[in-house]
Amino acid sequence: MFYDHQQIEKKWQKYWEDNQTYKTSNNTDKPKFYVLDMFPYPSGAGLHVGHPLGYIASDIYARYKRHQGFNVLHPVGYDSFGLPAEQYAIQTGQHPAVTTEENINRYEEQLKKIGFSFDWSREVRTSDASYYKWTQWIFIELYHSWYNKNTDKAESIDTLIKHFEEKGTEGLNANQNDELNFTAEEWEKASDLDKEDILLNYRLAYRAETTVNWCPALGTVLANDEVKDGKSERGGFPVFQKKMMQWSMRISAYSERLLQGLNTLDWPQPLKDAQEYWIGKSQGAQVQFQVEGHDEIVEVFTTRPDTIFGATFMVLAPENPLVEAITTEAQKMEVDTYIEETSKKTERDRMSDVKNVSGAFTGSYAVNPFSGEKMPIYISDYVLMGYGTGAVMAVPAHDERDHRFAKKFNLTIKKVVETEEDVQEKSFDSKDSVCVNSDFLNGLNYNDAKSKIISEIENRRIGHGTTNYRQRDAIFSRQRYWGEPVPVYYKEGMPYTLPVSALPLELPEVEKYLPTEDGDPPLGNAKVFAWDEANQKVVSTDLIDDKTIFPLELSTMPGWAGSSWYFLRYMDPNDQEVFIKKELADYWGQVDLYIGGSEHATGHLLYSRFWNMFLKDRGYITHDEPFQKLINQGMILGMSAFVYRIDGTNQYVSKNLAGNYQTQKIHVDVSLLKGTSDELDTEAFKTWRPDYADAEFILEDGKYITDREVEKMSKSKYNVVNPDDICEEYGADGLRLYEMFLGPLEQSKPWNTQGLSGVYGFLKKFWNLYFNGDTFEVSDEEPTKAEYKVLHTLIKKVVYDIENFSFNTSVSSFMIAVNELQKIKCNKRNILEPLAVIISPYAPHICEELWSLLGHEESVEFEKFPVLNEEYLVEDEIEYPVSVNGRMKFKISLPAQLSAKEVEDLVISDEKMQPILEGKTPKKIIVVHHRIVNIVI
Ligand code: ANZ
Repeated sequence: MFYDHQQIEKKWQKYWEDNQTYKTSNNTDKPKFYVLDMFPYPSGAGLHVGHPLGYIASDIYARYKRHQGFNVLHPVGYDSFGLPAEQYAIQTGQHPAVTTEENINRYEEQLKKIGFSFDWSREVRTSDASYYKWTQWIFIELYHSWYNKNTDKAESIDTLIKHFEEKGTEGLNANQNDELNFTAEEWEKASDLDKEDILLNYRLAYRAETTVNWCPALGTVLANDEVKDGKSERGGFPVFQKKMMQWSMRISAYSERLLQGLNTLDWPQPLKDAQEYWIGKSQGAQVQFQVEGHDEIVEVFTTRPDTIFGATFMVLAPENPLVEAITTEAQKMEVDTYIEETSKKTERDRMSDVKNVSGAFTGSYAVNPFSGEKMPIYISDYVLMGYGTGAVMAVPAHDERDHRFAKKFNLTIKKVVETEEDVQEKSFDSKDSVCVNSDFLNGLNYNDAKSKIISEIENRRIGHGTTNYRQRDAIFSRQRYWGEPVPVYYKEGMPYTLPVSALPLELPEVEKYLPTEDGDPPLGNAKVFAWDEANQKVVSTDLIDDKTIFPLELSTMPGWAGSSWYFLRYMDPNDQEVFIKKELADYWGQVDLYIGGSEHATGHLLYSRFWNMFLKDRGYITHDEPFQKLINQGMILGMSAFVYRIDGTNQYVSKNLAGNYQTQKIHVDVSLLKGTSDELDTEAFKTWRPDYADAEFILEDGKYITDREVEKMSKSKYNVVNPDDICEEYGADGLRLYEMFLGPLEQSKPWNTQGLSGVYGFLKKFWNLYFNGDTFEVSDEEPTKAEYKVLHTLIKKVVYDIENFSFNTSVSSFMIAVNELQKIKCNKRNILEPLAVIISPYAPHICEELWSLLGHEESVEFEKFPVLNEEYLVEDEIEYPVSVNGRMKFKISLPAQLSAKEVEDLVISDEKMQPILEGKTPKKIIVVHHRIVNIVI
C-alpha cells in the first residue's frame, strides 16, 4: 500500500498530543533518566535544518531509554529574553513580549512537526514572570550568601555576621573584594549603613566599580566572550572600556571547584580544555619590590619566581594606581600621553597585539631584592590591571613579551635559566630547565628552584607563594530592557533586596526601549517602578521620596541568568511555593545526557555549573555538577549556490562558461534551483529581486548551472533549508533518519537534499514489508533461523550504536536489515513486530502506524526494546568450498563447531572426494577455519 507519510504523521502527532503520550510523571518507582537539549532562543528566522540535529539525536536516545523501562525526562523550553527581540522593539516599537510570543509559536509549530517526544507540559520560558520570579529568588539567595574558604562552600550571610560579632575578621577565610581588618567591637559599633557596606564586600552577588566592555551602539555592557576582536559578537559594533558600577557574581570563589569538577564529567575533551584554559589556574608567587626613594612598593605576581635573578626591569599596567605616585615630573607628559592612548584599546586588543610593544618610562626605579640591581619601572598595556597584581617583574631573557619590550627600550637582558624553550613557555608545570648565573639557585631544576626561592621570599617577608586564576567575577547587569529586573531597591545609596513575598518583580511597561536622556537604562522610562517599603509594593516613580518610597534598580539581568538553572525548573516546572521541591531535585538528580552546541563552552556551561554548585551548597539540590554527559553536535553546513554576473552588466553566465569573462560571484537563494539539481530556475530568479527582473543568461546546454559551495547555514548566505519543506515532502521520519544518516553526530557536515530520496526509499521498503500489495499482511508462522539472524544482528548493532551515540551507523544497519528481509520475503510477525520497535526511536510515526496495524492499542513508545539472543548469531552449519589443486570441486556443509582435523577427515572420507583422489593420498590439506578447504594431490 502507498506509504502516505503526511496522513500518518498528522494522525500520530495528534494522537500523542491528545493522549499526552510523552508527559512525564514524577513516579519515583521507575529509575529515572534525564535527556536535555540546550533550549533555543526563539529567533525571528525560525528553525533551519541545522537546528534539529541535536534534538533528533537526544530524542532517539530518550525514546530508546523509555523502551528500556526508564522514566525519561525530556523537556523543552525557550531562552526567551535577549537582544534581537529588543533591537526589533527599538526599531519598530513592537513590544518584545509580542515578538517573542510570535517567534515561540512558530518554533513550537516547527518542532511539533518533527515529532519530538518532548513533555510539552513542562515547557518553561525564561521571560515568563512565573519563571523569572525564581531567577530573582536565586539572585536574592546569592546576595545573602558569602563564600567560606574554610568550609569550602557558600553559606548564609548570617554565619558571616555571627563571625563578625564574635571575632571581627580574625580567623575569617573568605572570598572577598578587599582585605578588611576589624575587631568584634568595631563591628558592634559600626552604623547599620557601614555594616551593609562591609557585607557587600563578601556577598556572592555584589556591586562594585568595574572596567567593562561598553558597547554604545547596543547600549549595554558585554561579557568578554561576547566581544570578538574589539567588536560586539552580535552586530559587530565597536566596544570600549569604561568604568561603571555594576552587579557582579562571585564565580571566582568557585574557580578551583569548577576546575576539579571537570574530572568527574563525561564531556568532550576540547570542551574541558576550554574551561580549564578559561579558569586559568597559575601557581607562583606574589613578590614585593621597594621603589627607590619612595614609600611605595610594587607587588608583582609571577609564575616564574625561579627567574627573579634575571628580572631587570618592572612593568606596571597603565591603570595601576601606583603610576601617578611614582612618575617623575620629567616623565609625566610622556606617561600621561601613553595612558590616554591605551585607554582606547579593549583588553582583548591589548592581549592579542603581541607584536607591537609600546610603553613609557615612569622615571622611577625599584631594586631587585635578590640580584640587588636597579630596575627601571615602565608602564605598558601588555600588563593588565585585572590580572594578578597589575604589575610584573620583567625577565626579558625568558619571557617573550618582556624580551620584545627590552629590545625596544634597550634594557638589560640577563639569562638565568638554561633551555631555550623557556622563552616561549609560561606555564608552571612543564619545566626541565636548570638555573644558571645565580649562586643561590645555580644548578637547581625548575621545581626545586621554585620551592627554594618561594621559601626565601617568605623568609624575608617580601611575598608568598600563591595561586591565581584568570577567571574573573562575572558582570551581572545589563543596561537593557528585555531581561529580568534585579529585585533590589536603593536606600541611602545602599542596595536592599525585595522580600521574596513580593516576587516576581515584573518588568514594567515603558514607552521607549532606549536609555533615558540622563543616560539611565530603559527601565528609567517606566512610570510605575518604585518601591514602597511600608506597603511592600511597586508604585509610581513620581512618589519617590527616599523616605518610604525608593528607586528600584534600573539594570536588568544578563542573558545567562535564566539559562543557568532552567534544567532544574523542568523537574518541577509549575511549583508556586519553591523553585523546585527537594524530593524532585533528589529524584531527577543530574542531567544524564546534555546535547548542544560547542559555542556555549565557556559561557553557559560555566555559569550553570556555578549556580548549580551554589544551590547545592545552600542545600537546595543534591549534586555539585548539573550535566554528567555532554555531547556537542556538529554543525550542518549549507550548500550555497552562486551565479556569475558579467562585470558592469545584468548578464549572468553559467558556471562552466564563467572562466571566459570578468565576473562577480553572487549568492542566490537555494530555493531558486530546480528540484534537487544545480540548475537555476531563471524565471524564478528574475522575480526574486527587482534588480534581476531584466537579467539575461548565457546558458550551457540550454541550462543555467549554478556554482555550489559548502558554507555555514545562514539566512545571509541564502542557503537555508527549512525543515517544514522537508517534512512536507519526505516526512518527519525522513528528515529524522536523514539528519542522522548524514554522518557522525559530533562532526560538521554539509546538507545535501539529493540524499533524502534514498532515505525515503528505505522508508517505503520498510513499510512494504508489512504489506502484500494493498493489504496489510503478516504471518504468524514461526520465523526461520535466517530470519531470526537478520533480526538479532540488527538488535546487536543498534543497541551498541545507540549506547555509543553512533546514530548514523544504525541507520545503515536498518537499511541492510530491511533489504535482507525483503530479499527473503519475510513477513513474519515475530520479526516484523520487534523491527517496528527497534526503528521507532528514529522514525516514530511510521512505526506507530505499523504497530497499530499489527493490532496493538497502545503506543509503541513503552514497548520493551527487543533483547538480543546471541544463539541466533551462532553459525551452526558452514558450507565449505573444497578446492583441489586450485580448482573448486564441490561444496560440503559441516557443523560449525568442528576442529580443523575433524573437517579434514570428513572431507577426505566424503564420497564426492573418492573419484577425485583416485586412491592417492593428498600431499597437503589446508583448512581455513569456516572458509575453505584446499587440497593438493
Ligand atoms: C616573570 C616571568 C618570567 C613570567 C618568565 C613569565 C615567564 P599566567 O601563566 O597567565 O598566570 N603577568 C603577571 N601578571 C600579569 C598581568 N597583570 N598582565 C600581564 N602579564 C602578567 O602568567 C603569569 C605570568 O604572566 C607572570 O609570570 C608574569 O610574568 C605575567 F620567564 O613573571 B612572569
